[in-house]
Formats: sequence, C-alpha cells, structure tokens
Amino acid sequence: MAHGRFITLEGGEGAGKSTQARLLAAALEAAGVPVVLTREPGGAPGAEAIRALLLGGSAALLPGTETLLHFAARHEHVGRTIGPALAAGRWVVCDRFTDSTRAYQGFGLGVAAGTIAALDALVGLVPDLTLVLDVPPRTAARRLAGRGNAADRYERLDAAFHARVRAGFRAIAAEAPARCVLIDAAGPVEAVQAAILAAVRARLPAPGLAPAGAGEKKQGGAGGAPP
Ligand code: T5A
Repeated sequence: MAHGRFITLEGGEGAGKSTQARLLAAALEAAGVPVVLTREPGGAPGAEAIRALLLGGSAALLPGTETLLHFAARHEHVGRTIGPALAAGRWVVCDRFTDSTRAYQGFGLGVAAGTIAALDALVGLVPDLTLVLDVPPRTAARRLAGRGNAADRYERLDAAFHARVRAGFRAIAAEAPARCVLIDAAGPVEAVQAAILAAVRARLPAPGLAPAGAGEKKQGGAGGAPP
C-alpha cells in the first residue's frame, strides 16, 4: 500500500489553523483520500495527558522542560497515531508539529536550535508539506477575543513573545521553501481555504482533489483521531 502524506498547519495563536485543518481534511476526504485529522500537543492518549499539563497546568516550567514535554508528547503522537496512519496509506493533517516547538520554545523562549534539532532526530518525521498561516497580531487578537475562551499558558504571554513567534514562523518558512508555504491568513475563511487548497494541489497532487473554486466551501468532519 502507498505511504500516506503528512501535512502540517502552523502559525501563531488565532491564525485559523484548527478551522483550516478541518476544512482541508474534509476536502481531501471528499476527494476520496483517506484522512486522519489530528493536533499537537495531543493526538494520542499519553500526548493528550501531556497537553493538559502543558496548557492547563499552573506550575511554572523552564523553557527546556516545556521543550522536552512537547517532544515527549510528539513521540507518543508519531508512534501511536501519525506513523501507523501513514504506513496504512492515509494522509495525516496535523494542527501544529515540530515547527511550533521551533517557533515558541526556540524563537519565543530562547531554547537553542541545536537542542531542538537533537530532539527532532529522536522523533524522526518531517512533514511532506507545511502550511504556515500568517496573520497580523491585531487580527489574531480580535479572533481570539471573539471566541471568548480562557487563555492558556501561551496565550497569557506578552506581545513581544508573540511577535518573536510570528517572526520565527516566517523565518522557518523562508528557510525551507521546498517544504513550507507561507499563507496570508488574514482574509475570510473561504479565501484562506482557497490558498491552502491551491498549495496542496501544487505540492501534493491528489487524484480527485477538486480544482480551484469547486467544493471549497464544503464543511464537515474528517475521519481519524479527533483533535
Ligand atoms: N505549542 C504547541 C508550543 O508552545 N510548542 C509546541 O511544540 C506545540 C505543538 C496549543 C498551544 O501550544 C503551543 C502553541 C499554542 O499556544 P491550542 O489550544 O491547540 O494550544 O491553540 P492553537 O493551536 O493556537 O489554536 P487556536 O484555536 O488558539 O488558534 P487557531 O487554531 O489558529 O485558530 P482557530 O481556527 O481556532 O480560529 C480562532 C477563531 O477565529 C475564527 C474561528 O472561527 C475561531 O473563532 N477564525 C476566523 N475568523 C475570521 N476569519 C478567518 N479567516 C478565521 N479563521 C478562523
């Protein structure tokens, strides 16, 4: 059986990753591509337990501790969910992956790139395509305020941190153009979705994935592990 494809969505808070990950998975599924939709931190039982500690926990964590926990969660996620899905020929759409550790713990909190690279080697999985969703801070703040959820560990950090994270994601995309596509995510949901589907079609042709403009407003759940 053919090996599946691994697509990640990345970006700062409120960039619209979860919304677009769901829409992309639905579009692929509608095209007859078997899809698993998942997220980080999380996506496997042990990884979800680590997520609760990372996002909900009130204990202060050193940047290196956070980095280790994100990679511990990722190791579970890849070993138990992503790896088996790809081996079974499914495509995996993942809301955040290793680039989030590079941007948040690396660019944001100052963890050395070499440390992150060493842990990445333990996980040993590189996405086939990474969509980096970029929005100005005011747009992101407006979207998050509209949602009204309680702020988690990262959402509570200051504007300077989030500016470093945004710059980090842009640098990651610029350094790996064969893997990454920077998506202007400031526009309406449908416009962002169209840009994402165009990037997927160009980079990872999937038989049956509708041409631009067709079926791009379709919504619905994709199969696989819920995010
Ligand atoms: N983290 C994660 C690390 O520090 N290191 C790591 O290695 C990893 C993997 C995860 C946190 O963990 C950190 C980063 C994060 O802080 P999370 O709860 O999963 O926490 O948070 P996020 O991934 O940031 O998810 P959010 O839900 O906050 O943002 P999204 O997914 O970018 O945005 P989304 O799609 O939920 O949309 C937010 C709101 O905006 C609306 C939506 O309807 C929603 O209300 N919206 C739009 N509105 C207008 N126009 C558009 N185009 C819109 N798109 C969405």
